Formats: sequence, structure tokens, C-alpha cells
Amino acid sequence: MRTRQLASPLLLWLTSASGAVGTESIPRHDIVSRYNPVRNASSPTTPMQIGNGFFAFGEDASGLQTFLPWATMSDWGWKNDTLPPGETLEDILDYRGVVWDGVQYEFGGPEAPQQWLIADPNRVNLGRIGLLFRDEDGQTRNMTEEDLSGIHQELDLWTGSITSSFVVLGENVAVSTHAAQSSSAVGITVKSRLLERGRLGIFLDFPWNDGSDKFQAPFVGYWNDTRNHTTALRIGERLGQNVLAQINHTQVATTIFTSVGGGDSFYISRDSPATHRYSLLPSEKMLSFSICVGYSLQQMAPIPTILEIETESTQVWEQYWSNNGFVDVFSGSADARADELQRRIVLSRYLMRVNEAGYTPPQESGLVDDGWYGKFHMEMFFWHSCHWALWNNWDLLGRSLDVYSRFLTTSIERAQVQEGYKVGARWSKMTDPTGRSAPGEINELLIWQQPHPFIFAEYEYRATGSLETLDKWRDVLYEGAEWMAVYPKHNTTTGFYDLSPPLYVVSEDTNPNATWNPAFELAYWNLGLTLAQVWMERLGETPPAAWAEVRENLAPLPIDNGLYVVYEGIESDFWATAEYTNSHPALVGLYGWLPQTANVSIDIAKSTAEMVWTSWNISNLWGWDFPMLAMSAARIGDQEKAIEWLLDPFYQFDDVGMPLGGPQVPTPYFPGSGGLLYAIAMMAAGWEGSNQSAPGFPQYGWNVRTENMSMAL
Ligand SMILES: *[C@@H]1O[C@H](CO)[C@@H](O)[C@H](O)[C@H]1NC(C)=O
Ligand SMILES: *[C@@H]1O[C@H](CO)[C@@H](O)[C@H](O)[C@H]1NC(C)=O
Ligand SMILES: *[C@@H]1O[C@H](CO)[C@@H](O)[C@H](O)[C@H]1NC(C)=O
Ligand SMILES: *[C@@H]1O[C@H](CO)[C@@H](O)[C@H](O)[C@H]1NC(C)=O
Ligand SMILES: *[C@@H]1O[C@H](CO)[C@@H](O)[C@H](O)[C@H]1NC(C)=O
Ligand SMILES: *[C@@H]1O[C@H](CO)[C@@H](O)[C@H](O)[C@H]1NC(C)=O
Ligand SMILES: *[C@@H]1O[C@H](CO)[C@@H](O)[C@H](O)[C@H]1NC(C)=O
Ligand SMILES: *[C@@H]1O[C@H](CO)[C@@H](O)[C@H](O)[C@H]1NC(C)=O
Ligand SMILES: *[C@@H]1O[C@H](CO)[C@@H](O)[C@H](O)[C@H]1NC(C)=O
Ligand SMILES: *[C@@H]1O[C@H](CO)[C@@H](O)[C@H](O)[C@H]1NC(C)=O
Ligand SMILES: *[C@@H]1O[C@H](CO)[C@@H](O)[C@H](O)[C@H]1NC(C)=O
Ligand SMILES: CC(=O)N[C@H]1CO[C@H](CO)[C@@H](O)[C@@H]1O
Repeated sequence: MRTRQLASPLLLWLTSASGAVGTESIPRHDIVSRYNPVRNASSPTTPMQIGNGFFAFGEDASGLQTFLPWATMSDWGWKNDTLPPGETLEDILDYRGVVWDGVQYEFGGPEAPQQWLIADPNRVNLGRIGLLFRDEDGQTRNMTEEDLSGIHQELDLWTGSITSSFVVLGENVAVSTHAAQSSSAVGITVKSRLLERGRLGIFLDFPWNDGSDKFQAPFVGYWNDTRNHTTALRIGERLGQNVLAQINHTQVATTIFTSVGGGDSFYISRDSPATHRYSLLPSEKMLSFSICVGYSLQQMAPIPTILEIETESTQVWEQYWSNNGFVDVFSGSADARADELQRRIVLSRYLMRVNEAGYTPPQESGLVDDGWYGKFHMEMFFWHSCHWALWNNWDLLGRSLDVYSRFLTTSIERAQVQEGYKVGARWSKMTDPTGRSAPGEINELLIWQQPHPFIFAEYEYRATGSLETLDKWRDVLYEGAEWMAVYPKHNTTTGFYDLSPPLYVVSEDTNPNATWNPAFELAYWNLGLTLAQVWMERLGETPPAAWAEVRENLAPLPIDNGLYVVYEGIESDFWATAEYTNSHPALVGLYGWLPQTANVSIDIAKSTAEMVWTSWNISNLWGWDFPMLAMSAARIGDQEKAIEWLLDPFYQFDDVGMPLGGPQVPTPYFPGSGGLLYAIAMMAAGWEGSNQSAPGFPQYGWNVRTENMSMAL
């Protein structure tokens, strides 16, 4: 029999409540629009973007990609490179790596197949669209941004559109762009007397996407390497709906179609067979010229009309801002820092919806440029995307959340066939859309991605309360928990279950062969197995006895000198060395980001957090470390410190809200934005057991209002 009754004492701390407070509704439009980014020149480091979560278009100050080749990227545009010389696909797919202590891992061994599997498939820049300037005689005229004056570029957050205006060749030009919301297309309207005089048009160009670059930032692809790929133009044929011209772009075995139409009529031609650049001019003299450009893997894909794109963008963005979660820290706060915090919140909300709401988990740089070949990291999925749950954007989160179901088969194979465990599924690390984990020692030995699905599922069940949710997640959670119960080794001397070598911790900076019982991972294992057990009980199933046996007998958290330490046996003086204090301080995550799990002492957690504050190399941290520090400070009751972490000088967001990569990675590094929104949700709407409104904010100077936010665990 199935029951949804609260059946277990484990559930006591899981009882849910909604965090909405306040009577009059928040003036959302005023607050959002207050932070519309405005530029008077291109930034050399970040584009201004429009998009829809699975497709985004980066612009320079011209309103297109005229002077700087900002990328047009998607969650579906990937390609494989040619195979290494002398290798067949079979050889590559047979790659196995090394065996350590009887377990097969995918790292080491032959270099060529390993490198191909790391770098392939890689994510591509779909193409470039820019303004084309011509002399009176029709010759193309090379221009630079210096030739423009009076540039005003504004992103209207409320409608997801960008308008750029400037003076060039003695005339005013205005360019406005919107992104389609249900396809990968951009709508462009250009207004100028230069159009009438035949001096202004649009160019399209296509780069060679070189899969051998691990990072391609700030720009993606090579425009001069024209021989490695092909393009061809089709016009006057039956193509997709609204499509007047189409360019196919083939890189190795991948062809991507660029379709143009949906607006005014035009002439289009290839500049020269030696390049992949196409020129497009209005076919009539006019003051206003509109077209849509859509990208797809299918040749016959329709594209929207310009009116459809504008309407859809305006409606979808208005709904996004008007419905679901909202946090106002600005309106009633006396604290001068509230304005900057609100700016970060609003711009992060915008950029997350442009870059990080696709059908696969986001890559670190979203849809701005390429990092790690454009692949995504399953351990980072929490930091990129869990905020959607607390802001009640289940439609957006739902697009990618079923990756756990999609990757279940390969994850069962990883655990049982590759690594030889009897049961369960082990989730991947650096991943492509097929679910393949890139070879690598860290990729294979990291474990903290494993409990994430329990958190996502728990939030979804709190949001829906439905049997359907319970059923949907059942196999994913069951198989994940099975592996979590079989992975810790029973220590016959102590009687405990150890998280034992080889493994990598969150900070990836310890010797995997010496890393026993890491503190954060033990706490997270405990939480994951707790939630797994609750889930099965909700379904009316009896969970395997091993889950409780392992959870109740997990090794105790390692404590030295009254403080939690990274792992059992780490040098007592590690706090004073650079070796272990330069990366993610997950020691503050075990109480803060995570709720209190069975073995956590709040006093020890507090002392440990304070020790981290003075011992860690803060200047070297990654974006999401700051929200993690803030959540820890909030839970231990130091709300002032929580705010300081969210505005720390080493945690920066630029003029359009892009989170800087700092010393670690190129900008943007979006886990910094996702983490901010998760921490803000928790601090504003509260967490399980918190008992005042906005419990993460200082009592004085801050007036925080929330609408439709959910409480954190
Ligand atoms: C452009 O804006 C910056 C501030 O964002 C300002 O310092 C600068 O003077 C402006 N330049 C022009 C030409 O308006
Ligand atoms: C790349 O090759 C792998 C292995 O054959 C295949 O699974 C994957 O679908 C390919 N991806 C693309 C984008 O061609
Ligand atoms: C870890 O152990 C494996 C064999 O079990 C060995 O090949 C590897 O070099 C060791 N790594 C370190 C960092 O000691
Ligand atoms: C325009 O720029 C292109 C590419 O940089 C160059 O090849 C060409 O010679 C330039 N044309 C003129 C007229 O300067
Ligand atoms: C393209 O330009 C890059 C530098 O921007 C250079 O390294 C490369 O050799 C060029 N490729 C060709 C084919 O000219
Ligand atoms: C481009 O093609 C040339 C010749 O086929 C080849 O030597 C070169 O390695 C290719 N470049 C890339 C980046 O694949
Ligand atoms: C690209 O278009 C050209 C011209 O119509 C055609 O010959 C070629 O087969 C097309 N390539 C692909 C891969 O569709
Ligand atoms: C809040 O959520 C409820 C239930 O999902 C919905 O009916 C309501 O419209 C939402 N309100 C706002 C302001 O988002
Ligand atoms: C059991 O735990 C003890 C104490 O942590 C440790 O010294 C020992 O190596 C462990 N034994 C095994 C077999 O892992
Ligand atoms: C702290 O981080 C900075 C920035 O990355 C780095 O330059 C410095 O060497 C680090 N300090 C120590 C003691 O590791
Ligand atoms: C509110 O929460 C704090 C911190 O968790 C706790 O010390 C206090 O007792 C709680 N107060 C009430 C009235 O529950
Ligand atoms: C500090 C602490 O609470 N330690 C406990 C962790 O859990 C084990 C097993 O339940 C207990 O034996 C420890 O006392």
C-alpha cells in the first residue's frame, strides 16, 4: 500500500512552510528596471546578452556582433572533432584507463583516446551577426567602434531586449534585438537613413570551432581558419516556414543550419568563396529593416517572424519577473549596501534565465563562452541551478532536471560494470549531453555530486506534494542511494563505515590516496541517505536495511583540537599551510549550505567557520565559495558577516551583472550567480527551523520582503 503520510521521525525536521511575508505587493517593475544596464562603449570582457536559457546572443555596443565577435551559443550545438591519427571510433570507445585496487577508472593509460574523450564533443559558437557598412559606391567599408559616436546601449530587463543607438557616417542608427523564447532565434530591427542610402546592411559569419581549446574566452572560434569547415547558401528553395535564405555550416560531421527571414525581404550573397562571410542588404529602400536569424540542427526548422519574437520575448520576460519568487532588500533598507545587493540579485536573475535554463545542466560560463570544452559538471549542478527551486521557477529547472533519469543507465554502468560495485548508480562529473563523464583522475574520484539529486527531489516534492513527483524520482534516488550505501567501506576495527581512498574532496587539493572520512562529504552522505530513506517511506516502500545501517554508522566527523578538519588524519597544522587553505572551504558547507545533520555540533561548526575566516586565502576563492560562507555565517547567527561575504571585494559582478572569474577562471563564472540567488533565498525566506523573518539578514538597517519564495532545507 502506498501512503503519503509523514511516517518517520526523520521527517520531523523536514516539515515544510512557505516563506512569503508582507502585505502590499512588491513594486517589481520599478525594482527590476532600476538596474537596466547601460553602456556607452563595448566592454572588452563581457557582452550584453539576450536569450532564453538554452540559446543566447552576446552583443557589443553596436547592438550586434559588429566589432567584437561575442558568441551565439546554445545547449544543443556541439560537434566532434576528427579522430586522432590512427585511431578508430571503436578504439576510442574501448578506452579503459587504469585499475587501482581492483577498480577500473577512466584516467591514465593511452593518451590519444583519453584526450579525444575529454575534448569531445565540444560546444560551438553558432555564428556571428554584425552591421555591414558601405561606401556611397557600394564598396564594403571597414569600420571600428571608434567611428561611432554618442553610443547609448540599454538592456531592458523587463522585456529581455536591447536597444543600441549611435551616430555613424553622419546618421543616427538604432538597433533593437529580442531573443525568441521557444526556439534558437534572434529578431533584429535596424532603423537609419543609411538603409535608404544603401550604406547599411547586415553580415553573417561562421567560425571554425576548434575543439582542442579547453577554454575559449572571451571569444569562441577562429574566423581566419576558413579551410577546416564549409558553408553553403540556399535561396529560392522550399525551406522552413518564414525562411528566405539558409546557410548550412559543416564542421567535421556536424551541420548546423542558419535560417534568415521572418521580416523584410533582402538580397544575400557570399562575400567570397575563401571566407564564410555573407552580406545581406534590404531589397528595398527603407528606413527600418527587420529580420530574424534562427539556428537549428534540422534543415526544415521554421523560424518565427519578427513580431512573434518581440511579442514572445516581452510576454515571457514580463511573466518571469511578475510571477514566481521575488526578493526586495532595497526598498525599505537604510543600509547603504542594499542597493548593490539588489543589483546583483536582479542582474543574476536575468543572466540565469538567459544562460542557465537549458535542457542540460549549464557549463560554468553559461552561453557566453567556452570552458572545459563547453561541458558541464554534475557536482556544480547544485550551484548553478538549485536556486530555481527556491525561487519557484520549476518550469525552468524542469528543463534540465531529468538529466538524472537520462543518465541513469550510464551511471548504473559506471558503478556496476566499470567499477564493479554490486548495486547502484554513480553520477558522472565533467559531462556531455550523452551522459559520458570525461576521463580524469579528479573526474573519476570526486564524490560530492552524488547526493545532489536528493536535494533537488526533496524541493520538488515540497513544491508539488504529489505522488507523481515521488514516482518520477524513485529510480534515480533508489539507485543513487544504493551506491551510497555500498561505497563506504566497513571498518572491522572501529565498526564504522569509512569514506575511504581513493577519493577527491570538494576542494580537490588533497592526496586522494590519503583522504579518509572527509568532513563535508560525511555530512552530505548522511543527509543524502536520510532523504533517500524518507522518500521510500513516502512511497510506502521499505528501504534496504543497508541504507540505515551505513548512515547510522558512518565514521564520525573528523575533529582535531575542537574543530572540524578537512579529513581524518590531515596534518594538525594544515590551517597554517597554503596547501589546503587555497580552494573551496567546504568545512563551512557542512553546516550552512547543508542543514544540521545528525553528527554536526553547532558549536564546533561555529568555531570551525570562524577559523576558516581567518585561515583561508580569501583572495583565491571561487564565486560560489562566498555564498557558501554567507550561508554558514547566517546559520551560526552572524548575519552581519553573512552580508559581508555576499559583498566581499573578491566576489565581484560587473556592470551587466557578470560574475567575475577571479584568479581561477575566465569571466563569467556563473556558479557565483546561482550561489548568490540560493543564499539570498535562504537568508530572506529562511531555512528549516529558522524562526524569524529574513533570518539571514541583520536585524537593523535591512528591510527584506519576499514573494513566492520557498524555504531552504
Ligand atoms: C561612458 O560611461 C562612463 C561611465 O559608465 C563614463 O565614465 C564616461 O564618461 C562615458 N563616456 C562617454 C563618452 O559618455
Ligand atoms: C560524438 O561522438 C560520440 C561517440 O561516437 C557520440 O556519442 C556523440 O553523439 C557525438 N556527438 C556529436 C555532437 O556528434
Ligand atoms: C595513488 O595510488 C595509485 C595506485 O593505487 C598510484 O598509482 C598513484 O600514483 C597514487 N597517487 C598518489 C598521489 O599518491
Ligand atoms: C578591411 O578589413 C579586412 C579584414 O581585416 C581586410 O582584409 C581588408 O583589406 C580591409 N579593407 C580595406 C578597404 O581596408
Ligand atoms: C588565425 O589567427 C590566430 C591568432 O589569432 C593564429 O594563431 C592562427 O595561426 C591563424 N590561423 C590561420 C589559418 O591563419
Ligand atoms: C585545419 O585543417 C588543417 C589542414 O587540414 C589542419 O592541419 C589543421 O590542424 C586544422 N586545424 C584545426 C584547428 O583542426
Ligand atoms: C549544404 O548546402 C549545399 C548547397 O545547397 C549542398 O550542396 C550541401 O549538400 C549541403 N550540405 C549539407 C550537409 O546539408
Ligand atoms: C505565487 O504563487 C501562487 C501559487 O503558485 C500563484 O498563484 C501566484 O500567482 C504567485 N504570485 C506571484 C506574485 O508570483
Ligand atoms: C579502520 O579505522 C582505523 C581508524 O580510523 C584506521 O586506522 C584503519 O586503517 C582502518 N582500517 C581499515 C581496514 O580501513
Ligand atoms: C592567495 O591567493 C592569491 C590569489 O590567487 C595568490 O596570488 C597567493 O599566492 C595565495 N597565497 C597563498 C599563501 O597561497
Ligand atoms: C529561534 O532560533 C534560534 C536559533 O536557531 C534558537 O536559539 C531560538 O531558541 C529559537 N527561538 C524560538 C522561539 O524558537
Ligand atoms: C560529535 C558526534 O555527535 N559524534 C557522533 C556521531 O555519530 C556517531 C554514530 O552515531 C556517534 O557515535 C558519535 O558520538
